[in-house]
Amino acid sequence: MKKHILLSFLATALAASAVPFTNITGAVVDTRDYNLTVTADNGATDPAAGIHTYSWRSSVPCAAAAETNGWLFTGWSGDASSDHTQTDVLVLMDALSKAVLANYSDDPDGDGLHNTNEWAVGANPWISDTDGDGFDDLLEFDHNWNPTVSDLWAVDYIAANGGAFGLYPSNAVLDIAVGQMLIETSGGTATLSLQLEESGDLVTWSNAGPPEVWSRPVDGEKQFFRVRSSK
Ligand SMILES: [Ca+2]
Ligand SMILES: [Ca+2]
Ligand SMILES: [Ca+2]
Repeated sequence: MKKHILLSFLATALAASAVPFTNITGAVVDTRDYNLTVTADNGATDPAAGIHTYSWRSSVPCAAAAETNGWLFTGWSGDASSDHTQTDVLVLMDALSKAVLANYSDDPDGDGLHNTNEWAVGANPWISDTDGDGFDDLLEFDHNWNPTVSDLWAVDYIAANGGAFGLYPSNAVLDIAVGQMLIETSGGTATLSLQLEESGDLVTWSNAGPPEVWSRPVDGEKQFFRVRSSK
């Protein structure tokens, strides 16, 4: 138990608070315990996890190891705070009881790939998609890809060869709709044919005059048409 000497001008006020102070020839000694509880479930700290006693208003330096057995320090919480870039903090013992928690994570980027596996393949444990190609590190790891080298070339290849992968450009989709929409694309021209029908019983239908036909040129690889009622 450490003791702290207060300035004599505080003696009157502190004596009135009925706490265990001892008056020694004009000075006041604070005999209380000021406990700091340190918690660190997955990493090393100094002072170590546990309860430690300090003197009144002392500043206690707390240090956390940046990495312990695959767990990365992500920051302090409780009566101290910091992010993972700062591993040391000072805790001012101005209350009888204080508590600090050193937080660690085995997957700080939340991509599902634990730090040890991130390091094993050279990925960044703080970034979910190390090479920025849109495939996160876990997916690349699970498929034995390299999470540090972009695979965007594969995306570009599939986009350029969609037919080989069962994908179709929008003009091909337009062709598929011919049977239902009466839209044809041929020789760079899209033709829409609308037939007005009439019925007296909603069962039997017959043509109400000739169809209306519109034709428009199709420019480029991608072009969209739609039909809406004018009233
Ligand atoms: Ca991770
Ligand atoms: Ca990562
Ligand atoms: Ca990636």
